[in-house]
Amino acid sequence: MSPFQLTRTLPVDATDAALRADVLSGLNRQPKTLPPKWFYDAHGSDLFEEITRLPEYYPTRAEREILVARAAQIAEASGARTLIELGSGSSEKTRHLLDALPGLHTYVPVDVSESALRGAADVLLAERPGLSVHALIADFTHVLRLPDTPGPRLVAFLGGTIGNLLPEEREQFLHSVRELLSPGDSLLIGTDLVKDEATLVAAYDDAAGVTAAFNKNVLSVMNRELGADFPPGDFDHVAVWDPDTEWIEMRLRARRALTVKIPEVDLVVTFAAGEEMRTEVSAKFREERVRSELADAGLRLDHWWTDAAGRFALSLATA
Ligand code: AVJ
Repeated sequence: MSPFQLTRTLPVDATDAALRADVLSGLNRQPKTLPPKWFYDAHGSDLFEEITRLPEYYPTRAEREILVARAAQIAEASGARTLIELGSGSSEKTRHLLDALPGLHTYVPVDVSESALRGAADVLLAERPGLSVHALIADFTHVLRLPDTPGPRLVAFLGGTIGNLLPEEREQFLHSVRELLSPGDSLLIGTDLVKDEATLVAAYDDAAGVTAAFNKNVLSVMNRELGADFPPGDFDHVAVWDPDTEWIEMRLRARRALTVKIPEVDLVVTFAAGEEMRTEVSAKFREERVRSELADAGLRLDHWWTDAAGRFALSLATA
């Protein structure tokens, strides 16, 4: 059998339909909200890659430090023959895991972007002859059907992306991941940690303005995909730390009163001067919260590893 297979579990127009539904429901409510997944068109994905190299944006480097230090322990504890990576993107960090898992039979990257999946598979297959790659075009927040591959399985959800889910979404997500796991399988999750406000806010409001451009890119996505006429220059990037929910919120604030047409969903929306629309939450965690949310989903936290500076954590859990 070919070492590369690609399975589409999303209809080709699913992304379109989901964007319309999210825009309709999010912009018709007060305060207005949009889910963060719409940042990631080709330009937004490039901007995110740029964010990961910013001096203020520590999470990517902190997580890589833990992966490098702990890859052998992760391999030993999981004994994985199949690695499933949710939201794999470019699979860049995965390499550390793949290198540490000599017994690995199949890598299953899961992403909504077919081009990201094909690009990542090309690179990995060239580097790792003998590895089989079964890519899934899927939205990891929906129920997944996994290919039939040898166990034990290790499901990895890296980058702190679990923090972009709202608490109810997170609970649902962990339950559906739990259902994918058989006895002996494990889950590896990356979470950014609660820390001082100045460090957190700087990570989401960098001096070079890359995060501001990333945030405003969602307006360009709506302009292109839905024929909308958002004027990106009339919005300011806002990043605030909410100490009660322990999350960072990114918002776009209208500089003046605006009326915006979104023809493809038959919507006209008005913004008051200074009105803020929430575009992302990025939750920050403490060990106890990770442990209890995993427990609520029927998962046991077996290992908790942080970088030396204690900024970010990797958790390994089993059913
Ligand atoms: C890495 C996708 C989780 O919340 O830190 C970066 C995305 N948003 N800067 C995060 C993001 C603003 C991000 N994730």
